[in-house]
Amino acid sequence: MDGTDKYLLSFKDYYFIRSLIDIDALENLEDFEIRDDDVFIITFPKSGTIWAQQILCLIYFEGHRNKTENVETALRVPFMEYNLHKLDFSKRPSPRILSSHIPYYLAPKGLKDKKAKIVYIYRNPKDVLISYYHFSNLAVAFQPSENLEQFMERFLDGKVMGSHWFDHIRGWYEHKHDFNILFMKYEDMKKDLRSSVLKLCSFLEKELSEKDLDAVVRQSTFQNMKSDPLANYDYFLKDLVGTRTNDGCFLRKGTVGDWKHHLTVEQNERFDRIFQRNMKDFPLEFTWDINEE
Ligand code: PPS
Repeated sequence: MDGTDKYLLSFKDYYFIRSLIDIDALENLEDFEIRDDDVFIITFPKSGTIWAQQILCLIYFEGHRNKTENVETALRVPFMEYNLHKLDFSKRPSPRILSSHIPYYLAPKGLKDKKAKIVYIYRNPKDVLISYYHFSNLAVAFQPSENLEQFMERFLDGKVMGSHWFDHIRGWYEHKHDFNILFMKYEDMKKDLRSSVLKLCSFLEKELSEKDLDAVVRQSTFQNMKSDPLANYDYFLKDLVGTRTNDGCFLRKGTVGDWKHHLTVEQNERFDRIFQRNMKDFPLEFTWDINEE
């Protein structure tokens, strides 16, 4: 026993954060009513969720883009399974944009009609690991680790919210024909944000003027999000989730290849071996490093 049960709740072989989840919501997930114009952002944790949330808010809500409305991203693009604001989803105006970390097999039945859209963001799992390690030590609802080695063990064992990274991405990818889903790579968004926003607009069937497109790109850069209280989740993290220290945030580094500063040669080799074993023949490619600074 390593105290995992205190933090995680297993439901149908998938781990949720015990203190934040509502078991009734989980029981009813399958029947969660889906509208044709719903849009879901689905991710394994720490893969670019809040980034995608910000981009979609900017694409969909003019008042968000023009800064004429003062609504946090967390309220505009709420999590389906972690309904921390106790929203009545059935009363929300269309189009609804929802976020989720669920695996493919817990998806509401209505998503299989293939009308509602899903944007699945994925990121190289070594950067996910590092981001997750820092976040788990920061947020009180998550299990802290004494060191990276201990966290890596939990991550590779799937003893984290989201369970196994390998299963999450594989599951969604291998069942992609059951859904109306677009796969977007974090590192591509990092490399060329404008093209990524255009790709998203095309999938979402949203046409933006050049001026609006510029605004979306500008307001979704790491630096601009970090200094924007509506986008940086500071309130959400400190007041709703709770933090162990005062100096951490959701927008930590936002880079590609940070794992190189943290993993030892041995840890990296072990990770590679496990990655090869689990992701052999998997068609999506991952970007482990780009020279960006
Ligand atoms: S969560 O808890 O699952 O919702 O976290 P998630 O939002 O998926 O992941 C957080 C990481 O995404 C980075 N991020 C960004 N990177 C680049 N550009 C932008 N605009 C951006 N917004 C969020 C964030 O910094 C976290 O990664 P790390 O590596 O920890 O910095």
